[in-house]
Amino acid sequence: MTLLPPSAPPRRRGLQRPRLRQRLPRRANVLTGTLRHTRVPLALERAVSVIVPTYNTAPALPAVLHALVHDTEGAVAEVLVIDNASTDGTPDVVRALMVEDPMIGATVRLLENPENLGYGGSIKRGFARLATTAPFVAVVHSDQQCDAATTVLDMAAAFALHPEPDVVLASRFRAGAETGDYSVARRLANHFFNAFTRTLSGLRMSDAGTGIMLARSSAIDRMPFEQLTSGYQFHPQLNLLIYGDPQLTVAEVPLCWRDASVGVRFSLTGYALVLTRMLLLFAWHRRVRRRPIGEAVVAASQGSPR
Ligand SMILES: Nc1nc2c(ncn2[C@@H]2O[C@H](COP(=O)(O)OP(=O)(O)O)[C@@H](O)[C@H]2O)c(=O)[nH]1
Ligand SMILES: [Mg+2]
Repeated sequence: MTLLPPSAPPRRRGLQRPRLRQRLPRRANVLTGTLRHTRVPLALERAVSVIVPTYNTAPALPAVLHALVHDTEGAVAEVLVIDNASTDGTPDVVRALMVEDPMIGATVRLLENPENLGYGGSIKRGFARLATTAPFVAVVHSDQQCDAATTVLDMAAAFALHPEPDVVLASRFRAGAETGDYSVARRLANHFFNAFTRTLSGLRMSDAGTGIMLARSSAIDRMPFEQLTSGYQFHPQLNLLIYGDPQLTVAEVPLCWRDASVGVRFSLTGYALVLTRMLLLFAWHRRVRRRPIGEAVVAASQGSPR
């Protein structure tokens, strides 16, 4: 097992300001370290339920499901594919795989949203199903922007850290991450929003928008996830809640992330505007109205479009 030294924390100009610092929660428990996989900790054996949201990613799905079911060294107990009313036959691909491959048949469950509920809508549906029943819940995407098995194993290995984390987030911007095949425009946008989110929130987070995670379900269960947006801003909001919760220990592992070759790409500019609006709303409630982080996030999500 290789324990990589924690990388330098991201620059936190917002934290230096005394006015903001007074209102920050004490977060000695964030960024406990970085562990890269060599084996699955005992507690996670057959204990991880993976949510895979899908929308028109039929060509990539067989490899993703195969990796999660066969190559995760027994960590994965079940895979919940939540299809968002795909029009490319994604659910049929899942059903065919479940018949062809008995392991996939025994491990995968398919939930079909009757209509497109939005990205966040799918994750909320998955959390609502799993947060009180499964010991650990993971979110992995279906478009192969990361290697599904390696990512789950890296996140699982981080549960061997001391103190043991409640939530592990896979970060594209942590030392050891690889983003060489990820478009420069998206990388720059991510860097901007990471800095913006850190400045507005005062929280240490290296990848404010990551949606790839593995958590104790008790940590998910304490989040007001139902009240977050059903759109793409779901994870930026959830991450604010996670890092802003002084009761949770959070660890980050480096993520290898590339551009997707399948699926529907949303407009970067449109998303940037929606995200900026949400973050400014958050800052208004947090810094001007001095509301606790959780309340500020929920208030920001209620003022945000889907
Ligand atoms: N574009 C899109 N993706 C969705 C939707 N619902 C679920 N997904 C899945 O959510 C994951 C992330 O979406 P994606 O558009 O790739 O966003 P990214 O986080 O920027 O990579 C992919 O696996 C999609 O198949 C949806 O309504 N639209
Ligand atoms: Mg994607």
